[in-house]
Amino acid sequence: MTTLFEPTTAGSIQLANRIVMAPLTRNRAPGAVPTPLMATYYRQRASAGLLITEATAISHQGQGYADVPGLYAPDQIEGWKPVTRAVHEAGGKIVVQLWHVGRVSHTELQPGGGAPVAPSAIRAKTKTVLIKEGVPTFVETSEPRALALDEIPGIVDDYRRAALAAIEAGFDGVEIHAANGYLIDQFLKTGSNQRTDAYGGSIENRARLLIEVTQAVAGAIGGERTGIRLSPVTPANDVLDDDPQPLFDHVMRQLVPLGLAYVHFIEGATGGPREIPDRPFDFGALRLAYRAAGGRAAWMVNNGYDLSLAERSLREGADLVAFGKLFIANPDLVQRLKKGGPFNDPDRTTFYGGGEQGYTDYPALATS
Ligand code: 8OZ
Repeated sequence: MTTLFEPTTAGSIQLANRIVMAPLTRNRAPGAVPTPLMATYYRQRASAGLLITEATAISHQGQGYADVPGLYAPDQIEGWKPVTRAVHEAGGKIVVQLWHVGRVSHTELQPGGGAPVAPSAIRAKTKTVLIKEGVPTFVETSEPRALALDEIPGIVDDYRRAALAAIEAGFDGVEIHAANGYLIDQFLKTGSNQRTDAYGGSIENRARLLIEVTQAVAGAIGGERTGIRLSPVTPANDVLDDDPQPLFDHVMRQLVPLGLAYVHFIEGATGGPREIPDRPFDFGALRLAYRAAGGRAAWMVNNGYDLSLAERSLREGADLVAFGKLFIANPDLVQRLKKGGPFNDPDRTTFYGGGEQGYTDYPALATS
């Protein structure tokens, strides 16, 4: 018997079901300001138990891609209000994903054309997107500079202020983006962090920024409205840790006293294989250790799920399942999962940038 369609809670957020819309970057917010079309897009998908917005920059420095939204300026906060209102009117719940890209950026996107910031001055072998003469264009990321120790408190404070802005904009909570090779993940992992101060070296030091940010956000808006996304083994954006199992075991133990709403895991390679032969990881052991330590956050899983894999994961101890590409193409995914399909296929050519096409024009099932 499935529980995917049963109501549940994540901290203080009441969810109509256990189906979550994963955060999905769509590059349709020119000037970092959310548009009315975005309200339509999220409203169409509001039958999910929880919507997680696309990654949203906490500061200008945290921006790494053209036309992704922000949550640090008044017009951005105003732009999000119609989105949260539309989702709530449709009976849904929505949290915003708080994002600092760190080194995954380009000088053209940075304040004053400066270098992107990182734990260490090591360039990510990955690409970002600029708009060149109106056309989204992939470019190599710029050479980053290492953050000075005294710059770190300001970044933690940017997360705190963005969390407060999220509540002002009407969100039900926030998700801290600590995955996919962005700033927090760059600090966590040995391949991108060569610092010799309190934020580098030992597991405790590499996890320090994640814990400080999560404490600041939970302190500002409540742990029960705070989630976090982690990707222990993804190769996305050129990150690699020498020994991720004890690293993430430490992170989870540190999160226990914060009383978070949920913890969200990308299993395997982001948008790719769930198992990576040279990067083994035991997610079940991580969950059991967290539960044994008293951790009560809802356990959200993500990556390549279909109905049967989702049901199996719930039986094995997950609480929530996040679907990405299926939600791009199927606004009424909950109903389609209930019926066993059919499912529209996503069109990859319209994932990033553009307008209504491939965004708000995927058909729902006929209701007659
Ligand atoms: C796809 C394109 C750009 C950014 C992530 C925020 O991977 C992203 C992202 C995904 O977490």
